[in-house]
Amino acid sequence: SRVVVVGLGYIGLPTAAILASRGIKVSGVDVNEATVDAVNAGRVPFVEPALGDFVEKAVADGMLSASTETPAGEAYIIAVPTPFNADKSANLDYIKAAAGNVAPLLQGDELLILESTSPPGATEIMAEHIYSIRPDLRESNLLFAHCPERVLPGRVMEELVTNDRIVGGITREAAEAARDLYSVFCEGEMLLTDAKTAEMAKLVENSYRDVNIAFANELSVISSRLGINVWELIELANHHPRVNILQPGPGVGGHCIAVDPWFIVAAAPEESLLIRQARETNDAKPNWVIEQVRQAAAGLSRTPKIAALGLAFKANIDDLRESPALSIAAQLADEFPESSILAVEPHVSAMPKALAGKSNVTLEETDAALENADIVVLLVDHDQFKAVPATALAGKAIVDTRGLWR
Ligand code: SAJ
Repeated sequence: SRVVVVGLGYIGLPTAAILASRGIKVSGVDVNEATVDAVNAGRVPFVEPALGDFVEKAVADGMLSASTETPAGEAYIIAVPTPFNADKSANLDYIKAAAGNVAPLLQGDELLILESTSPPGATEIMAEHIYSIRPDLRESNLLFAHCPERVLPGRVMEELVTNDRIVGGITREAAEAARDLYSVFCEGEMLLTDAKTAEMAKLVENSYRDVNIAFANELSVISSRLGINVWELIELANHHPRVNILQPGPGVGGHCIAVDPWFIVAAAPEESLLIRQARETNDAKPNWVIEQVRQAAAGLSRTPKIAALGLAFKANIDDLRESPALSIAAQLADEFPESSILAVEPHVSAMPKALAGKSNVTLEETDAALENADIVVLLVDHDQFKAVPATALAGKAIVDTRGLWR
């Protein structure tokens, strides 16, 4: 049997590679030729532990190949991006484009799985889009399902196998067919439901985390006003058997938690008050960090050199998407035009686009940045920064947004 995976990004490529590793012939499709070329050469165009080995082997074994053209298959997995529009509603253009390419190939008995994180109703919209192109298939036995991924970047190859999996079908038969396909590699529990509930479950998981982090971020601002160490405060509160507060930080980044709650807000704006407020609280955190730096600078007698430690959206990865650390570094460059901004990101070698045009920013090694800085702004809790000795920070003003050096 042949499975076609449309979209070879952070989710599509691992899913394609793991299916291929279990003896299923997989064709990958991507609009980006560089991605297609990389995959066909057995390479992975981004950092994700263990994925490289899977892709290399699958391609060498002839089980995985990639193309910019969509081939016909028995099952299709659509894993393309769902960005949001300016009004924060979900943009389904990529899903519709992918479905539009699949539509002419269909015979009427295929399984179509939407994996992209989507607003409630998206799987039905995708089905409708296909029927509008192929009205002849309306009475056919096409099966539509939504199977959201819940893997954590950095642990994808492991969590794809071990996580429980929600499988939502437009019909029960569709859910069962999707379950059978994912059972090939998923050892977690398969939880069958309808498509809309599955879509919502994915959004709710990430919103739950966003709301909890917003609570922690609000606590950090309150604690700062009251002269309390928020890290100690949360650690103490979390000793309660039914309390589990997450960690405050410079804001929430990544392509999931900072995005998904908006899909719920857009679908039910009048009712999503808390979810919206949490998003706004987390989005406001970078400005609060900038204000901390302003105050630190005001206490110095000369124009400060400012080290910005970390640009990624979280610890020990190279992913800069929606990264509050990166946006803070960029804002610091604008806010302090006279200052040198010594940006450090051990996982990235080229100057990120967001900083490229800024003449007062340089990319530095950790040691050099620490040696020269008057103010050190710790933005990401990379292991490398954890290892910085207290002596390297002596005499400097410190804004530690992650509580790494408390
Ligand atoms: N963060 C905090 N404080 C915390 C935890 C995280 O400020 O206590 C920040 C991080 O620094 C980062 C952001 O939140 O900027 C998101 O990081 P994350 O590790 O919480 O999550 P992601 O975006 O890497 O992955 C999430 C996961 N969802 C949940 O844990 C509910 C993952 O399981 C999902 O598969 C993924 O989103 C996704 O693709 O939706």
